[in-house]
Amino acid sequence: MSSLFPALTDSPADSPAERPALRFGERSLTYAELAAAAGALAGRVREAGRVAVWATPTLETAVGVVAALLAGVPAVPLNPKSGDGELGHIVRDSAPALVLTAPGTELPPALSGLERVDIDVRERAPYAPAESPGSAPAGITAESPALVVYTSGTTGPPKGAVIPRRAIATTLDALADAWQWTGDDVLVHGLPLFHVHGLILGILGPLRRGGSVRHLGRFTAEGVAHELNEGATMLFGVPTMYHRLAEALPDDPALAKALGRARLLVSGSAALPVHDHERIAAATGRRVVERYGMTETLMNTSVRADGEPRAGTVGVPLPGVELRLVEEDGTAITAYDGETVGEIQVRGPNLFTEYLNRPDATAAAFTGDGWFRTGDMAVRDADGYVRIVGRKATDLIKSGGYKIGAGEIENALLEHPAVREAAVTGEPDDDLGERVVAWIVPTDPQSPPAADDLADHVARRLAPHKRPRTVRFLDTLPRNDMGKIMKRALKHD
Ligand code: MCA
Ligand code: AMP
Repeated sequence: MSSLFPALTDSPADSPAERPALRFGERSLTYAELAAAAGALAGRVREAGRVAVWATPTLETAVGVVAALLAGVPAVPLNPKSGDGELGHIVRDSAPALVLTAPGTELPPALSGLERVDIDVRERAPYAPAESPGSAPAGITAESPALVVYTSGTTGPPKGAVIPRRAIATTLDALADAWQWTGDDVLVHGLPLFHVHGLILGILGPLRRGGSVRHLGRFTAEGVAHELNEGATMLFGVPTMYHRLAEALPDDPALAKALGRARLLVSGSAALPVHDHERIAAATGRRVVERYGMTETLMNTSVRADGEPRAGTVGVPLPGVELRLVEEDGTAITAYDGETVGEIQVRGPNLFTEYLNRPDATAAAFTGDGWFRTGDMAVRDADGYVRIVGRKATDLIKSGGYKIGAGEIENALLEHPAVREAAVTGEPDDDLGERVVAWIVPTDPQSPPAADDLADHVARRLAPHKRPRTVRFLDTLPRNDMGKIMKRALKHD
């Protein structure tokens, strides 16, 4: 296939070799430097079957992933805050040959069986685009896997979504069309680099366009304002980040001015409440644009830069994406009336290939004629704008833009000796969208475990963002005649 990153691999005459590509804090790389560092590393990992990347928010992670893509070797980004239980599962499931990491990082025991390769972002193989590994090695096609990204389901441990090269190219080019995204754009964000949003859109996106990205390391309103004042043109974030900006705006006229300078403010990964949309628009004069995607599908819809930004909608299907709404029985809904609710199903070159080692789950995710069942419920306005109204599975929680499976947390809680029974639900939260709530029947009702103790237990085994933020103790869990926990009865009054 053609190169994923023409600006890195094309002939020097056409390539922006001296232009900035990546900046993380004080450290940055031009296209020529990135080509040299990633090219040298690509040469070293070329023979690996699959590589894990210790995905800290650093220059090293970006170089490591680009190197794997140049070499045609699938990369598995790892959340560096994952606990040993989660990491152990991912490593057993994806069986990487080695782990790419920044020098000096201490890797946890779950990775001790892997060969470690330190990423040297200053490596300077001569810039020789003609010999660059950008023209992917023989045998690599558009269908070849590029990334394996782990994503939670309602039950069981996370599944690895295998994302082919063509899905990345397709989604990034569709977004370029929708957002008039070019090599002149400078993106700022502070998203984690082990998910689609921060990694594919936030790092690979600017590189595919020949533009640049400035990563904040950690999201702060000050960091965003600083970069927008220094020439950044676009901001990507999850709703929690925009909520925090909206909260800060009344006391910070300089932040309002900085956000007003942006060409495009984009939110995704969860719904941005209309109230936050309105507060940001009122203070900055800019409307946040929402796009809707999923790890398995990459991006499906977006409000277009040249379209009407309507709060509460995720816009229209992106070029190449087929989208339909279906009834419970699978019948396609033909109405564009803003009220008939159906499940969103999508088809197109933006889709993943399969869940790694899970043919059962892959088969269940698709209809017989190739539509992917998103599980998201929506209506369509007369002009095609999609409005997401809910989710089919109540056992999936979106907190801070992270998808969290209730079953996974319940299993972790049940491993705690002081827990006899556990149920996990999501409750509305102004900041996080939803918050993880654990309902616990203690082993010894006279001495229930401390809430912090349970939160730490989940954070250590799985990941900190999966920890329960609220713990409620009960004598028994409400169950139906079949013994199944009735989660709808678990409501705080
Ligand atoms: C707190 N911490 C703990 C504990 N309590 N660590 C261990 N054990 C504990 N008990 C630490 C946390 O690790 C964190 O550390 C810090 O304390 C604050 O924790 P927390 O409150 O969880 O973080 P936050 O500041 O509230 O995070 C908000 C956030 C974050 C920044 C918005 O939720 C975030 O980055 N969300 C992005 C999710 C995302 O990218 N989703 C994309 C997937 P430290 O501060 O050091 O971290 S969806 C996707 O890709 C699809 C395709 C799409 O459509 O986009
Ligand atoms: P993930 O599986 O973590 O990639 O998250 C994908 C899910 O995030 C989708 O199925 C939606 O439920 C949700 N999502 C992503 N973008 C949006 C958005 N703009 N509005 C509402 N929900 C969204």
